[in-house]
Amino acid sequence: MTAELDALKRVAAQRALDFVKDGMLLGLGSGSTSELFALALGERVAAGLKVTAVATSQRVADLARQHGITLIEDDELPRIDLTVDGADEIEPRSFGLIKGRGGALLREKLVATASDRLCIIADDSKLVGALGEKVPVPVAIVPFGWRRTADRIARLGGDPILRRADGAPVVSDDGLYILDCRFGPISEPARVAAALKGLLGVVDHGLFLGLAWRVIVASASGVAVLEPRTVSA
Ligand code: A5P
Repeated sequence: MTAELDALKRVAAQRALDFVKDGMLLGLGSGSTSELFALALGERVAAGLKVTAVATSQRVADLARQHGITLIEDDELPRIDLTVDGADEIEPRSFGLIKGRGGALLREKLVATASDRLCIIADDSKLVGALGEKVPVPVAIVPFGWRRTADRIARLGGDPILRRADGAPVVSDDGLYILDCRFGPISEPARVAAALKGLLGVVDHGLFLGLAWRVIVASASGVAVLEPRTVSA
């Protein structure tokens, strides 16, 4: 992470604290920007803010605990007031997102859909004209038969690559493999999302459509809080 990008992510993370109120149950996203939010939240908690949180990955859970944030570890997943999370791509007119470069997409989507409000924090390098323009769509799949599942995604035009680290498949916190699927710019994200969801072996994908409530974008010229209705079509 360059120092400039890091600084922008920190600005977006700090701005999201404006939406946090005493007594809230918060969702904590995963990834470097979300981790900066967790650190900033930890400082507020140390100063007396009273919140509890649900983490979307083991990594952010460990970080939150180290910084004094009380976590709820209940598989029932209660209703969450506000989730703050990062994104890999943001299409600002539709508020469509690609998420999951950190491999936490399934829990991130479960937490996002359990939340009254999903606030996305990012630097402006994440803004795109069409989803899929810069990054592949991560797809979480059952490990057994992964090559056959990859074949099915390839037939949709996704060019899937199994995510590996040090030669071994990356395994998510939920025991899933991740296929990074390069579709190129996606003209109909809802159609691709539905097609992926319908494939045998696929658990979920990193297309987050119609879920974001606010998008906070930090750039060299300042920070903007985007609302769906303020973004011109
Ligand atoms: C984690 O699985 C992802 O969805 C992250 O939220 C996303 O990759 C953004 O990460 P950065 O904040 O590190 O760019």
